[in-house]
Amino acid sequence: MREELMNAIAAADRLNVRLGGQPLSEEQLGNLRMWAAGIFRVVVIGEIKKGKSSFINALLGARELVPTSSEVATSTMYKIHYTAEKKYRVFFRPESGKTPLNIVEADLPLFGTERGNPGNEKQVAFIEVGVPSPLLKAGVVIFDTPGLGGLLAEHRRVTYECLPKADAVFFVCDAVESAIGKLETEYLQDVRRFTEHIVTVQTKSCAVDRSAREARRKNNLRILAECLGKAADQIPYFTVDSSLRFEAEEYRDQDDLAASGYPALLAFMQKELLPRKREILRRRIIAALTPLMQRINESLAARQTMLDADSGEKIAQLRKETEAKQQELTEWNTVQRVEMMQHLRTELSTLRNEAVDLCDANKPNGELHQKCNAMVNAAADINEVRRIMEQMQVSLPDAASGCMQEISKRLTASANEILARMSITETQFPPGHRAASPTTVAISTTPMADAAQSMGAMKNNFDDLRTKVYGGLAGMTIASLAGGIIGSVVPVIGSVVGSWLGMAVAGIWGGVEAASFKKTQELRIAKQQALHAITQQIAALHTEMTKQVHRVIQKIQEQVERTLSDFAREREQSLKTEVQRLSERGKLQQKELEERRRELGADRREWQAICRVLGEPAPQATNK
Ligand SMILES: Nc1nc2c(ncn2[C@@H]2O[C@H](COP(=O)(O)OP(=O)(O)OP(=O)(O)O)[C@@H](O)[C@H]2O)c(=O)[nH]1
Ligand SMILES: [Mg+2]
Repeated sequence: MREELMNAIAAADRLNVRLGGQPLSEEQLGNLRMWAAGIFRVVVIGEIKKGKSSFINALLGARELVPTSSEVATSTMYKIHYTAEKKYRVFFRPESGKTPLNIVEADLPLFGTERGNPGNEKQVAFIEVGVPSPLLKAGVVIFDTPGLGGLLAEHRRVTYECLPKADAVFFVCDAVESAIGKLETEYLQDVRRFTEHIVTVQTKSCAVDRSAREARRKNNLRILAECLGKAADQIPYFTVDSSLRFEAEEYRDQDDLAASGYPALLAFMQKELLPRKREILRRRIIAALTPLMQRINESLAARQTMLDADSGEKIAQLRKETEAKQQELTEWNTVQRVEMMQHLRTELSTLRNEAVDLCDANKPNGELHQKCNAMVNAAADINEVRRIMEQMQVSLPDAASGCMQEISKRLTASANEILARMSITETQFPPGHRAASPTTVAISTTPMADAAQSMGAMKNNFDDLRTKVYGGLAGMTIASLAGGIIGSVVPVIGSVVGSWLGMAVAGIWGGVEAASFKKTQELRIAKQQALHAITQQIAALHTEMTKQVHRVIQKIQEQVERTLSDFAREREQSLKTEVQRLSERGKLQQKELEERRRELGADRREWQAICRVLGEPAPQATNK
């Protein structure tokens, strides 16, 4: 099977080149070979010191297989795979000119930790670790990466280089420090560009009590659900303790082993993740080959049409049609596309205003601010002010997060609808149609319906516009909106407001305690300071929210522009090739014609065989 897949990939590459396409790059081929060989790559990522390396050791049941430490430990990438005996091999960066080096476990810190190899002065590219772990035997390879978010930009780079290889990602967070933050949700958005299989692992369970562990889990799941756009119960989330896992083994304590969370995680891997390995890898192959497959399909179809034209008039007719398509494309490009963009800008600006209006509930002197002020002013004594402020430390970021989530939901729904309308033809989307969704209130439908109508007129010539444009845009919208707003803004607001307010609260009590005023004066001063702190926080919060709204709208606009112009460029190129082929066709003699038909038949049969192996349907020839 593996060999068959590899041969099919190589054959598709050759066929594409024969038909005038670009060969696959070495990197693409490398990835395709891995997937075809059934190697399933699991990348472990997370903030510094969350327990990533300890997690891998515990999962594989091998103490200190990869180095762990209370200081920043991992400084390079570790690639852990199955071997009959434990071994380590260091690979160096190509520019170092050094050859790979076998090392013993004791020397590992010299090459793969920040302490032993500061700033990667030894130019290590990665360290290969072989271990006789049954989990890895079926072709699973685990990558341990340096912690993200450390002071070292180099560490982040190493981890990011690893992401495109990820068939699944284990995202490690912990029970003791802060909940999942802005940086983490941001890179989870990046991870999603490569894989949707993200498993979250919350480590250090036993370092906190059960209720704190559960509270953290719930809170994290809420953040993840927003960030990944999934229901919380659809997110694989495991709480583990790596130290307990080894202790349980040492004392043969089954209860502790179960409490360490590892049996449940291993069961998930064995029963759910790994059985899907083959299908996940097949999908990755197909996704990587899609542009090539589309190109081959189009090229074979164009050749067929050309060879089917059996008279001078038919060729002239085809040529005329192709030139007309070129003409329409030019027109679409210069007139309709420009109009579409203008409409889009207008609609997006309406959306932006709507979103900014929603933010305004949280602006200085807005609803939220007044409510907060009223609460402080009504406080009967200084302890009540303190209690209110402490409460606000939690409720202000929550209110901001709630508002941003609402904005994000509305933006996502409205923007998706606008974009869908841009690419839906007249028959599917009659002018004046208005979806019943409440999120569309602010969108005027007429301009977009006009654009849709002009698109409808071009339906025959731009059959694939809808799929291409909408496919591209829909993906972008979800990624940039959910990612841009929920992913980064909510945690930013949470942390900005949370910490500022914390400081302000400390300031108030410090100040009050230092001054020896009478009770009423104390209360007045405390209230003043509290009101001042609240104003500052609300202003900071509001600025941040509106900034993000503008950023996201801008992003949508840029992406739509780019997608439309990419589409126009691609289409222009293929029409040019078609015209060229048709000119050649007019000059072909009967014998050459037969020969070309024979070649096409052979290419088509080969293509069908390749598609069968890849598990994808190949288009049928129109036997004329
Ligand atoms: N009690 C307990 N301690 C843990 C657990 N996981 C990690 N630790 C401790 O946390 C510290 C960091 O662990 P590492 O595994 O080195 O963390 P890391 O995420 O790989 O760190 P970097 O690679 O430096 O980013 C070490 O002192 C570990 O012993 C756990 O589940 N329970
Ligand atoms: Mg580590």
